[in-house]
Amino acid sequence: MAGVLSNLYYNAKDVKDLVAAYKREGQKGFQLAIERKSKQFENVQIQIAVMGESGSGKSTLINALLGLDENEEGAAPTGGITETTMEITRYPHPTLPNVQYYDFPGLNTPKFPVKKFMKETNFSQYDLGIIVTAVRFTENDKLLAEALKKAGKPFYLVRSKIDETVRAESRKKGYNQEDMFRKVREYCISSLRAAGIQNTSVFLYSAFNLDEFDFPEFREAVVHSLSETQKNLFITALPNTSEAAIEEKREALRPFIQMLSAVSGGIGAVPIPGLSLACDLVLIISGILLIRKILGLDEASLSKLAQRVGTSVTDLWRGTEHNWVFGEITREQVLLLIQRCTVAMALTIAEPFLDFVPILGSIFGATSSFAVTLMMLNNSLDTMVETAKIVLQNAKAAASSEGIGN
Ligand SMILES: Nc1nc2c(ncn2[C@@H]2O[C@H](COP(=O)(O)OP(=O)(O)O)[C@@H](O)[C@H]2O)c(=O)[nH]1
Ligand SMILES: [Mg+2]
Repeated sequence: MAGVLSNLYYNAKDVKDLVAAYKREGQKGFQLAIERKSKQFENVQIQIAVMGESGSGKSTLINALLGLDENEEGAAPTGGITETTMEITRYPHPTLPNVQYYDFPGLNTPKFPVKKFMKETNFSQYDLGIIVTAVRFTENDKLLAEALKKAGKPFYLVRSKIDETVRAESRKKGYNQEDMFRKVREYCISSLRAAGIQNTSVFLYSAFNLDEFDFPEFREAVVHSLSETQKNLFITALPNTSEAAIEEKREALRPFIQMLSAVSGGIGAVPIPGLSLACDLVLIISGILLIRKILGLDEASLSKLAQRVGTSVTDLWRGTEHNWVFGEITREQVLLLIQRCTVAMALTIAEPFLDFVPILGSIFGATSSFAVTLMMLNNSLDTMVETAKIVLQNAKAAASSEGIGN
């Protein structure tokens, strides 16, 4: 499924190009343009190097960015694991594997062959570097920053464990949080300057609370440093930490929907009876299932979230209007929803679906494949975004009543 998004990631300009190809060369041109674009988008990748001393919080940050708990499959091992190898470990995003984080070894490990490592590492393969510091900017961090700079790559300094600093400092008399943040930032910036590195942004964060402190600004900075196609992919691959993050996903997913609709319109142009409808169904179902997963509304994501915040899935789902998205789906509900062009159909994967083909056929027949696919996916996206926001609120409420950091 992930392949659908990563292989065929279009933005508004691409859709315009496709329309232009259609106007210029007719249906054949449109088909060819879609094929060309599909090939081009297979190569959209984001490779982020996460560096810093052992124990600074690199692996924890990677897991937080991937939305994985440390014990889950595909997560980076954290805490107390002595880094003894020179290896850089790759962690692909579980749903969007073209987004990849690289966990660098801590160069502070005794006897680590720093020189050899620096010589053998190809820094130009990464789109950007994140240097994680928990205390001070070290000589090794400086080497990494210089190597990235030399390779022409942007990098950011992130100060981890700010939650711990807040906890410790807030016990002191006359504590002022803003003053403390300013001091920590100034300290990081002056350490960078002392190492001869100017104009590098510093962000304070807690890996256990990504919607607080400077993390939202950090995210913006990363987005700005990526190419147009990478931006949408990066936003889509971030966890649902705030309503703003969910809203951003809505916009980042629009081009994906336009692309699927354009493909559906393209298939509609092939004169084989039944092909268009079958392909449209596949596109719509796969699109909806992927969007649902990206918004954390699939069963596995909901169960995981419920467990993390110490509540039940039913509780997370409270107040959402669309019980059918998660619950059992009856034939009558599906028929009703399909007629309203909403998402329920996506949840009846494959076979049960075929029953509804005649009804869908009449809807699809009534207007173009492009328009129907676009409308269904857009409606589904809007419904799911609103649902995801309610789920997030419920999760936050559950976490605070349990005293769990979210
Ligand atoms: N409180 C807090 N602890 C953190 C944070 N980031 C990492 N840690 C803890 O710091 C320790 C080392 O983290 P890890 O990710 O394994 O560091 P690495 O060696 O750089 O990969 C672990 O016990 C983490 O739980 C953070 O932002 N806040
Ligand atoms: Mg680690």
